Amino acid sequence: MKIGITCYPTYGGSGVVATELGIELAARGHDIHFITYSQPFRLTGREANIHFHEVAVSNYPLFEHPPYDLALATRMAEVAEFYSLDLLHVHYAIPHSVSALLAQQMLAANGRKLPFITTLHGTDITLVGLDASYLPITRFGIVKSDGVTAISGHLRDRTREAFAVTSEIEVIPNFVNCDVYVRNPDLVAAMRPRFAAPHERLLVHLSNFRPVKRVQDVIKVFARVAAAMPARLMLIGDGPDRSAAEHLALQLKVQDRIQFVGKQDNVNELLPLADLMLMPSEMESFGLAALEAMACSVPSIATQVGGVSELIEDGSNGLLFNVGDVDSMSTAAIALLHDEGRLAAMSQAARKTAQDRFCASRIIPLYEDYYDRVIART
Ligand code: GMT
Repeated sequence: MKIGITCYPTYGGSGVVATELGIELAARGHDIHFITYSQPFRLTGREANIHFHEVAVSNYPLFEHPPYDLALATRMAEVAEFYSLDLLHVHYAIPHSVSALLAQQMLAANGRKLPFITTLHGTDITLVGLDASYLPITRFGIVKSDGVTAISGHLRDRTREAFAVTSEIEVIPNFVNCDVYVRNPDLVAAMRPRFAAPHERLLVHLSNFRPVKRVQDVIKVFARVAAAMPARLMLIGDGPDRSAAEHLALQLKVQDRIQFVGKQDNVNELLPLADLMLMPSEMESFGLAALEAMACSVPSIATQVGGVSELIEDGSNGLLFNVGDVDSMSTAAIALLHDEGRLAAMSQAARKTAQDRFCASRIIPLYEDYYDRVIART
């Protein structure tokens, strides 16, 4: 198939999923065209079967707000026409669905068909979509899509309720390449000393440091763990709450035990170094960061929100708590890190869940099958 993919190409779970999906589809022989304002950050530009089309927005002085949505729609239509795309797949409803709808209508005027699928990731629905001013246009984009997928059953149900959508929403969960995200003992032996000494436990957090991630809770939990045993924390990512996290680390006197490594492309090399992941988010429609860690045999202390319990089974492959319950999260983390046998069992169960249920090899065919069905019925 010839597939156009649009996403937010910078740091964020939806962009990661869209990019990894494009990479996996290209590896299976499909021709993939990314149509975005910059090259998605996990692409090298050298992958076979992958093309990148930049959306340039004209900065004409009259435009106080340059019309990105229109520039995107135009580029989508051009690329679809020139490369004879079979389908557009947009990630994140706003504004991508509406731009795709416009592109579809532009091509229809020339007698060309261009079905489009919208994948909902969470914040497009739970935060942005529920801003009253965006609700009608988000709903319109969803309803007009030829196919809609959601990354968890929770997000599907939430979308139906909040937007009164009655049309079918297919659940296709997040996925991970289990050959790339895997604990390689030689690599761990070589890299771990950079982050922790052999007698120290290493905890990790990976996010875009938005308030919804509750990075301050990560610091609070870690400070209690560090008071109970030799431990270090690796923080991967960057974003608006980084300064607040640094400030809190200073206040709690754990700044010397924390390494802020910033945004990283190859998180698959860093995650396996850790013993435990902390994901105390206010909301997660799925929790891709926890899945990536699980594939690397790193279980999570996480919150029981959104679609997280579709991934983490409390007590088996991770531990779940109420949002903000720093006391319980700290107590549980300390107990788990002291119990070598239980930690090893949980690490194995985490890897097994990723392999059995969320490997790219299992999930990508679900997308291919869905593409076929949408193309056949449009
Ligand atoms: O979590 C974020 O801030 C980024 C956000 C996004 O839309 O890029 O992530 C969402 O999509 C991810 C990939 O599908 C999911 O794994 C995350 O759970 C989801 N985030 C939230 O629902 C808060």
